[in-house]
Amino acid sequence: MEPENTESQQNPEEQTQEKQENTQEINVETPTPQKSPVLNDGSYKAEKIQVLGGLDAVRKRPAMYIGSTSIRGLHHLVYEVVDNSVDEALAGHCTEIKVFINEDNSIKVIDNGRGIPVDIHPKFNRPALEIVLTKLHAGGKFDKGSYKVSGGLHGVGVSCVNALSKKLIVTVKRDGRIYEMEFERGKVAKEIKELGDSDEQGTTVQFWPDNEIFTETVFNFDTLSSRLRELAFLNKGLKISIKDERDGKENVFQYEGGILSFVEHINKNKTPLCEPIYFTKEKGEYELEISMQYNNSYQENIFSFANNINTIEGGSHLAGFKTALTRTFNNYAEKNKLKDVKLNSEDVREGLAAVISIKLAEPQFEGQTKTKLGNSEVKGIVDSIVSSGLNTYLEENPRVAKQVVEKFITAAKAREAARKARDLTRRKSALEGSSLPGKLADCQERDASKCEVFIVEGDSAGGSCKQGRDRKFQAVLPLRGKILNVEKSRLHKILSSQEIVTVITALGTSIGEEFNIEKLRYHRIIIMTDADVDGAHITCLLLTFFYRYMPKLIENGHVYIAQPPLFKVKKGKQQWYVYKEEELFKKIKEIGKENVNLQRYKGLGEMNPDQLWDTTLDPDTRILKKVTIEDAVAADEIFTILMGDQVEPRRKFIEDHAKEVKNLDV
Ligand code: 0RA
Repeated sequence: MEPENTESQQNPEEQTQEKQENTQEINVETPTPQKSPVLNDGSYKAEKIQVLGGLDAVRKRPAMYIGSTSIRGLHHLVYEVVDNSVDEALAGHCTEIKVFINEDNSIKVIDNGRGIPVDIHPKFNRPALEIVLTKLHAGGKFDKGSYKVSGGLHGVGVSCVNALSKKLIVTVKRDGRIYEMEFERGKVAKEIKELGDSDEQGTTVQFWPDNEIFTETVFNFDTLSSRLRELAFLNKGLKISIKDERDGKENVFQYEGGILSFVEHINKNKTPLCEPIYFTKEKGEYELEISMQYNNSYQENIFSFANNINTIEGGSHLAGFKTALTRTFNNYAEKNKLKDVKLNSEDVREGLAAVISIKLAEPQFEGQTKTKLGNSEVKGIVDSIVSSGLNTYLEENPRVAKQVVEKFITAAKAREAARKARDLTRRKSALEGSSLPGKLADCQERDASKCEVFIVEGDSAGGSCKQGRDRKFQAVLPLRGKILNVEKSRLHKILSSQEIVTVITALGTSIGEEFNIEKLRYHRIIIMTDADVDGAHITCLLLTFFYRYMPKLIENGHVYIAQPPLFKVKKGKQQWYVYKEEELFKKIKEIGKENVNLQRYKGLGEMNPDQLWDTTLDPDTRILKKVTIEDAVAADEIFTILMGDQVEPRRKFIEDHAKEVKNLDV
């Protein structure tokens, strides 16, 4: 990946943590043509729908179509249906989408679009509705000038959802009538029937994901909610709601400001330096929108989208934006004699929140995860719109211009200081004769993919860990106390913190402009702290550091959190370790409470090296949580709230989550 895309564009929700290893990993047939009861009313030519193939392939290799069969793929089903409704909105025919998570874990998506056509497809002699639901890529629904493939990451269509659902019911209101059809695992279960009259129009899809396909079938409200919010931001005015019938939670998203509201949302808990700026341009073959706003933090947060797809890997739209920014600010600063240093691309993005959204007729998606926009003509388009728009803005707002340029100059100087600090550390370690920190107990193995490092809280736990580990492939780095809160400092200050320099040196990747993941010395970086408030704080500080300065480590799945046991339960000669509060109760019920000896571990230091190996270090028996970032907006929000400079959002966050914290800290 290009370095320019690394800092701001994270993998798509919260800082969620997936379990790994020995835990639950979080890690065509054509139907025989029959005569249909529905008459062709001529309002829609079903023959426009192009058919590519049946659904058996989807059931055989689901991951190829929806990415995975884990919880992620499960949520993809919802996005796939919603994206079809959003396409109707993009074509100007739909204003509202409602999503329900039902008590039986089925999903219902209701839109007020045109409704899927029901007339007879001439080639198949079947209702178009059936073809759309049972054939792959039954396209052809798009008018000229509308943008297709708003479709989820894979853009595979609602037929894939049908293939991967044990049951699906689709209801269409169209031309004054209501129609319904039912499917099971992609096959027709109930023929199309008319239910009566209606003067409304739209499509309702309700589906029950197939538990033969998915490892998990329970939907997460927050995950779905944040993607729906994103879609509402990206499609100005469109009303999208979600209701969880399991507990009554509900959200309604509708933003007349579109991505300008998105930028306000990103900066919600930050201190902005100006009003959000907004540029837009619409031409036949594309529609471009950009919004940006600087805040007083040191982080950049740029999100780019093409046809509503989060282009995590960036691409030509992002490149055009960055080029324009650097040139425009340098020109402005020069003209107004504001600067004594040259501002580089990173300097002018310090404290920037921005959203770039382009909708175009034929997007080309490239890159490892097909989330990089390839259309080369887009770069120049974005560059020229941002250049002229920003120029005008700066001329009209000299006070803001001066303030942000001064910030950039400070950033440029700090960058220079950071470079010197880095050189100094390098020379210092060279002088010491070894480039590795003295506190690191390294492992013997040299192949990084086999190596892991435990970053451990405190010297005493570090000592047990050093004795208990398998020194062949496990290294230990004890940290003394808390590391610096990186959320509140620039890089050069961060590099003056000894604990942080130790971590960087041990990992081998360097940092900032020189960060190089190829040099990572351990493919598993395991944070191991006591299960108390201090431990949680240290974990949080380390995660903030990795997230802000080495996001690739998290994106590539190198960061883990160790799960030491909370209790040891002994009865007679047998003993068990318990890792969760809830499990303790279950265990005791299972073995009976007579003659049970219960030990609560307050810290890692209470375990001897053997116990530590058995419970927390041994890859065959331990539990690790893998740190992933599914939603960069939510992750940024959490780190800003927890570690940033505003007190009020943090107070509110802690108050809102007080119940959970209480449970954690019994
Ligand atoms: C095929 C053709 C047309 C619309 C749709 C499919 C359609 C699919 C879904 C899925 C969820 N909601 C949907 N809404 C519409 C075009 C219809 C026309 O030209 O009238």
